[in-house]
Amino acid sequence: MGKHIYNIAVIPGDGIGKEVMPEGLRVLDAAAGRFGIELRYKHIEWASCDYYAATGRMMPDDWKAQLSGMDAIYFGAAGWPAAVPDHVSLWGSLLKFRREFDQYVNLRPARLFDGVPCPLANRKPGDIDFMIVRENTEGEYSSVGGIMYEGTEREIVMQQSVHSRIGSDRVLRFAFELARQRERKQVTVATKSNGLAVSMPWWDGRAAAMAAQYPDVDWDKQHIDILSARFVLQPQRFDVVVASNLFGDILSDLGPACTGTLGLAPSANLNPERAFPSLFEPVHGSAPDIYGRNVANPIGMIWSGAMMLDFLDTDGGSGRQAHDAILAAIQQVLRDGPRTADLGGTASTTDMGQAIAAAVAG
Ligand code: GGG
Repeated sequence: MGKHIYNIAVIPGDGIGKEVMPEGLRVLDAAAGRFGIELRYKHIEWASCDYYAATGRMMPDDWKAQLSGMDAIYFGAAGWPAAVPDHVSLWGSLLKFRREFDQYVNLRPARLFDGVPCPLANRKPGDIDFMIVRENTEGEYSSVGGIMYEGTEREIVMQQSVHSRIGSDRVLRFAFELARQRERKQVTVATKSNGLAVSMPWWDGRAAAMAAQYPDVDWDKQHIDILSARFVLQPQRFDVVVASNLFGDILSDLGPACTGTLGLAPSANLNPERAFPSLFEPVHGSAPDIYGRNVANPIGMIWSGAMMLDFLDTDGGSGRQAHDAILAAIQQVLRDGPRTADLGGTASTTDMGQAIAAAVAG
């Protein structure tokens, strides 16, 4: 088998994205060195609020051309609300990638690691280990809507949710296929069909039709309110959770929060057909409140890099091994190594990245 060579666009973005990215690259390099993978980086400064401050745009007109030939995008964080309104930075960068590169699955694991204090009572490693599959290109994140009579007493604002049959079926199918590969083979579908009485009964119907094609997978649907409560009260119930864009966004902050800190959480914005590059980023945002002190937890960024190597390697060889080695190193450091403030320690972002890279190198 030949050496695997991947072209990666590296986009730190904003805030702590710029601090965790070097640690992500440090660990990727250690894994690449150990498993015979060649990573060719293209460093990009746009898709950031600094670029916006200089140009009035988040990305250049030729952004797609600049990304041609890239196998994946490794992304830090988006947003610097003191300079650019959040909806402008998000729609001008991350959401553009997701929509124009048809990254319709946002895969977000939540796992309780040994050595991480769990905020939930009586939970041990193994009790929380589930995957959130978030629809990533439509749903509540739609650009359909508008404001009428703006600035007057008659002001009206509307924003429509958009759920297509193709968009819903493909993300549901991904969730059921994923569950089929896992030991427990169980899917929970997030809904709110008692309140959102048009879109969500329809979504439930799509889910039931999909489930009928997977008799080997157990499934149920739960309203988003009780589902959120159960994340906290009974997280061991969940295996694969599939949700619309907004529900999935909320659940994928809550899930990792139940495992101790959002700083651990990775995500993969996937175009499963590989027609476009997929994007890998930590779930956390740019965290302006802690930026500049080198105290952010780099594990979300590092784990996202592991997911990237796993996804890129279509023959389940070195990329899968690199992924597993990075996860083992994360577990080792969380048990015995330096820890950042969100985990109750005093280590810096760099300390933690170096420790994980050393553990990967072996
Ligand atoms: N690294 C993730 C990030 O920058 N998130 C900012 C954010 O607000 N994202 C919203 C979303 O994922 O929909």
